[in-house]
Amino acid sequence: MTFTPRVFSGIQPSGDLHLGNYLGAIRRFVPLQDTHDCIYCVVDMHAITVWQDPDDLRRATREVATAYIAAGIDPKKAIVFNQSQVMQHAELAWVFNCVARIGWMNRMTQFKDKAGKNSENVSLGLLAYPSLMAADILVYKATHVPVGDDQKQHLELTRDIAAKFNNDYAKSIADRGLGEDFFPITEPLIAGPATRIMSLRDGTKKMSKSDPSDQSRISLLDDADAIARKIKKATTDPAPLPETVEGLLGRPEADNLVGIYAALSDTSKAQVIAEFGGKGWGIFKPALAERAVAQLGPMGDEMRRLIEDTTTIDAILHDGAERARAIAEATMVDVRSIVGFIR
Ligand code: AQP
Repeated sequence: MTFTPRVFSGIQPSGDLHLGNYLGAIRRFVPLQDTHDCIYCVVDMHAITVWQDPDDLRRATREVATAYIAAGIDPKKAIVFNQSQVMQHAELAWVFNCVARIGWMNRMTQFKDKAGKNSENVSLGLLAYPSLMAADILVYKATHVPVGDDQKQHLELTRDIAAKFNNDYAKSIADRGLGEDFFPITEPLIAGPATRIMSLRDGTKKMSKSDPSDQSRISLLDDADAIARKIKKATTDPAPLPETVEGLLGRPEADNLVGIYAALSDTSKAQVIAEFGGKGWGIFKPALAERAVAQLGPMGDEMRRLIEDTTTIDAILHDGAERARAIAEATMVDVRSIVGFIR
């Protein structure tokens, strides 16, 4: 069975979008819209797997949409919408909850990280998160997903769910003339070296929307002063930058800042070390701040402008949802029939 090449990805509106979300995800989405059929979602149903204040959720949902657009995603070309407007995601997730095994979910490292020692007391949604993610992808029969390092395990699970569904319902799929495999086995799309941006306070923790410290991340809505201030205050060890890239080993904060500079400049860490090796932080940090402001400044300005215009943003999300729903419903018509639901 051949599937139309299609890209799906999503970001949770679960806090302030940050440099990691931009370099690891949003920036990679933009060129794909010229080569693929792309669907970019604001996954608000994923966000409520942990408590979200309703007004904050609305604000953050619009913020992710503005980031997509300010970064260069054209909502006429790619489909941009929020997940909860397309109920077929939840419907397929339920079917997948019945296909996936509890043991598969228990093995997810993100669940273990987020639940910590409190796993009896977190929401059931947090455990079932990867099943909803599989539904997000497969309701569009997406063939490719641009993923960061941290999402690889969830994508593996999507592939396992697709394969198990195809296998469990093989006869029903064949009886309906729907080919051999109903769902594609989605491939990760790795564009360039994996970028993992770490916290500015602790180089061993990833930069995250839900980190309680605002100083740990550069938010996409930070202005030039805030960006420069956060970089100036970023934790570092006292030694100057190493003379070789190997010298970054065992120096997580230095490694992170050099990595950020490299990602912002579309170059390698080795190249950055060739330029700054042996120099002190008093030279490197202002140069990094200048890069960050040059890249993020115009995008932040555009986000701040767009976010005021909720009517336009909501109309874009509504239009995207209609286009998404048409694809998702076609899949669900077949899924209901395959599974044995009468309509
Ligand atoms: N620090 C990071 N470095 C590189 N990429 C990152 N991504 C997230 N953090 C970094 C990528 O951004 C996309 C959005 O992911 P998400 O919204 O599903 O949530 P997440 O991965 O859990 O991101 P956060 O910011 O850490 O959110 P919270 O704190 O709510 O959990 C993904 O493609 C991810 O790889």
